Amino acid sequence: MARIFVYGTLKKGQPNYHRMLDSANGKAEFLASAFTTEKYPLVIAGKYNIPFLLNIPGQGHRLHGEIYKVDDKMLKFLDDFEEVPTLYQRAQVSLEVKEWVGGTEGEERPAAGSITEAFLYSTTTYQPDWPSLPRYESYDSRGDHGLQYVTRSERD
Ligand code: PCA
Repeated sequence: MARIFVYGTLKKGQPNYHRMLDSANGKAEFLASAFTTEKYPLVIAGKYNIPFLLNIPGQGHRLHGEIYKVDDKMLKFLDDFEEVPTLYQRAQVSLEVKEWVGGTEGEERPAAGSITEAFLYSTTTYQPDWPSLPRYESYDSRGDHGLQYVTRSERD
């Protein structure tokens, strides 16, 4: 089992969320909403409008996302789906809990404000102009930016 923090298309309501729910990919259980303790630039880049968290701590915003507990099968699926290590690299990140709701009966629920850790998909390999793109605090594929995510099945 591992914990993963999703901030982009894998969040609830976003275009790849269904992949977290597909039991053919493995298991994922929602644990908490959280935000990064550090600031990072979250940009939307490339011809498919993909959200990227650039691994440049201290710039941008503290980012909102969701923590899931995933089994090894789901972790492997997500690593393949996110094209680790070429498109994204999976890294450990420090998070502040906003609201912890999941976990099995009797398991401790960390209080709002407590600090925890999880993996996330961020990138250290990006185009030179990406750090100067607009930065978002919370990703929404259908936001005012108009840069709607192009799903895999829509790509040519
Ligand atoms: N998928 C991963 C990284 C960015 C993306 O779109 C996520 O939702 O966290």
